[in-house]
Amino acid sequence: MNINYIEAWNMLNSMDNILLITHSNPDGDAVGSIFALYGILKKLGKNVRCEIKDIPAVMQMLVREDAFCDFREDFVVSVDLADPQLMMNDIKARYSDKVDLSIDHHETNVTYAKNTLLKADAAAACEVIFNMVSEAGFEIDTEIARCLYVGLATDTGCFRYANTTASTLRVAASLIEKGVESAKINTDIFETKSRAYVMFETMAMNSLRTYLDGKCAVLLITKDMYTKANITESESQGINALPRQIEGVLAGVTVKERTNGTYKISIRSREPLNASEICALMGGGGHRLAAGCELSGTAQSVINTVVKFVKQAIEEL
Ligand SMILES: [Mn+2]
Repeated sequence: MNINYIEAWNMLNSMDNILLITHSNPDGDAVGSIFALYGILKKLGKNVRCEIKDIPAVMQMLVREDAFCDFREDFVVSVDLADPQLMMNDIKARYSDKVDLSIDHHETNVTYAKNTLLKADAAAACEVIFNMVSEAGFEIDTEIARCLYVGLATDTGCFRYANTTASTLRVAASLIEKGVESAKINTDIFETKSRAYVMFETMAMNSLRTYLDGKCAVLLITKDMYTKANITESESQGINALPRQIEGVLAGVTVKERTNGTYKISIRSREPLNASEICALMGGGGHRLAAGCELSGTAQSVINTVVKFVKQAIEEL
């Protein structure tokens, strides 16, 4: 059932012993929204815990050490999670059909939860959470505001992507008024790279191939590259933005080899190409200009499949 801000807020208020979950390989919005909601629910006096792993090093400052306690939950809330398939494996086994409330901004949300607070025009799950607490008249502190800011900034590419609306910027302004040190966060997250990451980026860029007269650029990330550079898949997510940066590219594709023999595909597109529609044809989804899916096969067969669907979509424009 789709519910509104106040219904979601009232539901959270009436519940206790709450478990918060999000997607695997968490990005800034997943980390920001889970710890923001954790802070909010703690302020309401709730017993709350989080299930989240592989948090990127640069987002460690948002982690609440007391969020990993152990108790039997009575209510399960997911944030920034469009599909139970994207849960961490051990969470998926236990909770894929047991989510009571999904707070999300993906238009591709498969409405797997008993209740869904979905705002597809919001740039981030963090924007949805901010609007929910604002409507409820709940005052957030700087720590919660910082979590929300990180989610908002990362999902909008530091307020540069098309999902950045006037309302997104108003939310960001309110968060800065709450004391968030935006310039420092922006520098730490968007400018600073570890030496390991730079090494990884160099290997990734060396794998670059272009297809379809330069309209499709593909990076192939092998398991080997993570080991050689000593970084995790979560830490490698910035790489997904690179192939689309090349002039003339309509589809910037990143193909990442997983340990279980499958490949994780990310497509970042430029208007008017719809990445979400292309990924849907391969069993995935996401947003218009940033979407993903998972395929199995050899690296080359996976790339061929993706390029074939991109070609089809370009021809239909
Ligand atoms: Mn998000």
